[in-house]
Amino acid sequence: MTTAVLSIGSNLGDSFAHLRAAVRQLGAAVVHVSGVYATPPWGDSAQPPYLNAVVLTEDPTATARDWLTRAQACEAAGGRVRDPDRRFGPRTLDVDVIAVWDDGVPVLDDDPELTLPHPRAHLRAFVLVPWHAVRPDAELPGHGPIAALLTTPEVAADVAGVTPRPELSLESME
Ligand code: PH2
Ligand code: MG
Ligand code: MG
Repeated sequence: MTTAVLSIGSNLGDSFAHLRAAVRQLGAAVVHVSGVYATPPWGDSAQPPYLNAVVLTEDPTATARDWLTRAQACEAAGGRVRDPDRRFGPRTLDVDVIAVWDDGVPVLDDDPELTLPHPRAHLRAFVLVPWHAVRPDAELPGHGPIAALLTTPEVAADVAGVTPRPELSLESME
């Protein structure tokens, strides 16, 4: 049994529809979906704000690598086009594998194709705020409790910009 934390984000087209489609495509693996948040663009400021949420998933047979395959299948279905010159540029749908546990044991991997946990998750308020809202006791492997990560200076400065959009609920899709 593996469990995973996935971050979903969109800032092109009908972003809420893209997030809904991703949750629908993840299907029976979905255990819990966070609220949806409007978030300022991180890493490349010349683009519209994002909608972000976090999806908690589990599957009796999936490997860590299978979660990447599923994430990329969702992105492809969302019409994701990669711009090689703009690493953090706008996108219809981004599904990132943040962390994976195999029978409760964190999966650690420095493979550049799927680094686990995600190498920048501990710095991203748009991942940590939604995750913390649904799992306040969670830990990011290698970095400790996410509640503590939210108070580091790099993250704390961004927390106020992560704005709940309660009218855009994905929770009925669990
Ligand atoms: N994803 C990026 C780059 N910047 N900013 C926000 N707010 N949310 C994202 O999901 C995001 C981003 C590339 O993965
Ligand atoms: Mg991303
Ligand atoms: Mg990505």
